[in-house]
Amino acid sequence: MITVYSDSHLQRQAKTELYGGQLIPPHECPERVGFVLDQIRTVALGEVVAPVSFGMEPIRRVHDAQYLEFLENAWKDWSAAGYKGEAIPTCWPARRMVQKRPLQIDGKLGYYAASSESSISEGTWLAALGAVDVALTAAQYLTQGHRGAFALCRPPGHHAASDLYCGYCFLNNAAIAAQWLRDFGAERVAVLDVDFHHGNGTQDIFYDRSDVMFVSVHGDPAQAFPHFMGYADETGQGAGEGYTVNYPLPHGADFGVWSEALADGLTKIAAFKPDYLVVSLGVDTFERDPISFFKLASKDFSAYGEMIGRLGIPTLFVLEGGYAVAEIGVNAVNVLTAYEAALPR
Ligand code: Q9C
Ligand code: ZN
Repeated sequence: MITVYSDSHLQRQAKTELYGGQLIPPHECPERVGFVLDQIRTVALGEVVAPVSFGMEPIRRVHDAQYLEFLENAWKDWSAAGYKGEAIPTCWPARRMVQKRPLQIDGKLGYYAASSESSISEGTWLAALGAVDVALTAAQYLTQGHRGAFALCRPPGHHAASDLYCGYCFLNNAAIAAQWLRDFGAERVAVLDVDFHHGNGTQDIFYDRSDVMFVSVHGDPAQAFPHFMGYADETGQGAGEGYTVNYPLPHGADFGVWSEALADGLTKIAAFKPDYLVVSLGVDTFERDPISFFKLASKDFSAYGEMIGRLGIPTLFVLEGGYAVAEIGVNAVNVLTAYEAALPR
């Protein structure tokens, strides 16, 4: 399988994550992708190629124009305010407050953030743009006849909505790629989100649409981030009714429970007959992930890669979460190798 990768992610090098009342080195760190690159070479997964630039248009198809302007300027505006640390929101337009976009940077941060762990640092915007090009370049390989492609990108994207950032995500790489595949001519695209966390951003972007199906297996929001989305009764709205499918699972879910939910989701995806599948590939379902509570072992990643491969749908894998840093490579690449081996001939 071909992998698309760029060093541009190194520009996302925040010093702080607000965690447990402390500012700690971020879980979502640059070292993550190095372990994946190493494992790609160890198992000789295939070529690793650089992305090409797709410009802003595919991003504007998914994200709000004023949100993009905010993100592009956030670090500059924050620095100009004279603050010493990284940009973190401290206030929100909560229930019964006015949902107007403020002019000042502290107000804008609260307006556009859905959570506060993801410090905006110098270079965050450029790294996020680079990650989109990685995802789009990999998507383009599918349109050229490749049956699988891997976007080795960071920062991740699935928590970012049209006009919201949170959960280490700023631009929704997977959603932008799914929309690009639609615009390129695909009639139907399915997004399968196997990250431990619910892909609230992706769900929100496609919630009222029947042309992009969203299926997610994740920690129950009653117990896990993003806390306010991802319940089973969220099934889509309007034309999109029935095209969002959520499988919230409890604390300690092992591969038996998890794979049963996945199998059900895969049946729904197969019935949808998508031209392409986009997998939001978070490997934070791993048993030793430091911020998650599922119990998948490394071999389980191979088992579910095979399940996805048996569908025989051209699939774009987009890296999302995974914070047991040293094991990310083995777990992610296990999915990819098993996927390829299981593809129907
Ligand atoms: N106590 C992704 O995996 N904070 N984002 C969790 C746990 C946010 C995860 C706090 C986790 C975001 C892409
Ligand atoms: Zn996650």
